[in-house]
Amino acid sequence: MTEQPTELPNRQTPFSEPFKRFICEDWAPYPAELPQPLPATAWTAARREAIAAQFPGERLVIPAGAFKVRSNDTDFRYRAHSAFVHLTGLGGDREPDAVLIIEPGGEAALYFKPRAPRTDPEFYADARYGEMWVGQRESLDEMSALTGLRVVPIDGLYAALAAGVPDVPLRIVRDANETLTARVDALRTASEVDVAAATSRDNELTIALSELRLVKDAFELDELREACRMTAVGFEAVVADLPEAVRRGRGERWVEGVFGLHARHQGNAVGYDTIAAGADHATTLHWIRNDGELRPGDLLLLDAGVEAESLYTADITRTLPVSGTYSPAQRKVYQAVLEAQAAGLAAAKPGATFSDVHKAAIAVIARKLEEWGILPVTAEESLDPTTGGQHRRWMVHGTSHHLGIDVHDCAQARNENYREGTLRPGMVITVEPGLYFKSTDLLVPEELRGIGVRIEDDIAITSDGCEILSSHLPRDPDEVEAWIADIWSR
Ligand SMILES: [Mn+2]
Repeated sequence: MTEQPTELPNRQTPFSEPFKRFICEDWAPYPAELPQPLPATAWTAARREAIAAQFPGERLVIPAGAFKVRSNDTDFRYRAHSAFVHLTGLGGDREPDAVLIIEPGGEAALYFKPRAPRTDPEFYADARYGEMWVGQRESLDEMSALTGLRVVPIDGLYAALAAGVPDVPLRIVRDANETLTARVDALRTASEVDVAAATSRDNELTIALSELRLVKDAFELDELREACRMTAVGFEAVVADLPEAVRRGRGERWVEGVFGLHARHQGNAVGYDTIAAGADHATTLHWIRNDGELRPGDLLLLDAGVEAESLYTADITRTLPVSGTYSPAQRKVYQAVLEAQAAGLAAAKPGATFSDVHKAAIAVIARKLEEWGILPVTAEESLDPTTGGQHRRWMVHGTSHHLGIDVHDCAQARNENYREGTLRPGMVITVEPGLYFKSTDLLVPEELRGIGVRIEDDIAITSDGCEILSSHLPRDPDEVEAWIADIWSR
């Protein structure tokens, strides 16, 4: 990484006056043609209208968010707030500090910092925005062509916000840009607006924006299909490299790296930190340290998803035999989880509730645990939500979550629309039961200790059932073994 001259004067060589004149000269003009609209641009106006209709006569402020510091003077790779992405279509690493404002009449404007001309020191001396440092940024017209939005210079943002307070009701997505939220609260305080009450109105906007994404439009479904397809490519590459992962040592890291390579190559990135868990590590639900070995005879639980450039992500888990075949004990657990998933998938249809999917899957899990003599009570007693729950020792997580721009999409939706909500065509959820027998669990027969299995697919609810978006990857254990053998024979 190169040093940043504007922020680190102790390391900066001052620019001479001749240099400042010279650096401005003899650059080719900016392109005369405007860029094509982003793929999402045809869809975002309808989304903005839908949210505006819920808050008529109000000003809605949806910031992209600022850079977040990773350490010292280096930031994390930029990723905008999901509500901003949904309403502007700006994906990839766009667009730090921008703010979308939907005015009381419903018209929207994107507040954006356009590129400065090459005569401006920004060109060579600004590590955050300068063309020499981050590449050529858009002009106002170019950003407008990309997004279909009216685009105005960000310099006017605070004046635009202040102009309406307190007469025009204003709501802001509070967690997107803390600095901006503090400025808005300061404006409110100065105008004697009750900040506590305003905060609770802000939170209603956040909930509404989360619920706006519960049902996906056709563009979003296509992006999620594509994310699943790209994720399958990553899984295939991991399988092809399993022998290498064993040979190299720290096989979990090798797997994470191979998947990450394909995520970056095909899409924007991974949609969440890859879980690459060998053997007993698979019983740690969010195992992302990934510093373990992969050994012949062990299972690899790989929970990973490619995030497309549009930022829609897949979320798929397969539990694979490192040597290519499941042992009888591994297969027994795997088959039980597969049966639980099949029950969950069968329950996933319009009119059912979100929690019906979990109930169907977890009933199979409890019954298997009873069959195997592990459960200290009957399956029926265990499934009683008030007095039971013992089976949860071996599957403590839920079976599903919504999926979209966020891996846990729509997380601010109200309970009645989420867990108790009714499944509708266009909703996209995961179905991911598991069984996790820790090596330290003395209640479990020895042959099952250290085995963790999860099978996770992404589905879209259709008019009469569901479409498995992640069907590229086999789930049946025989098919998984055949698939691995096929990849290794190439
Ligand atoms: Mn998941």
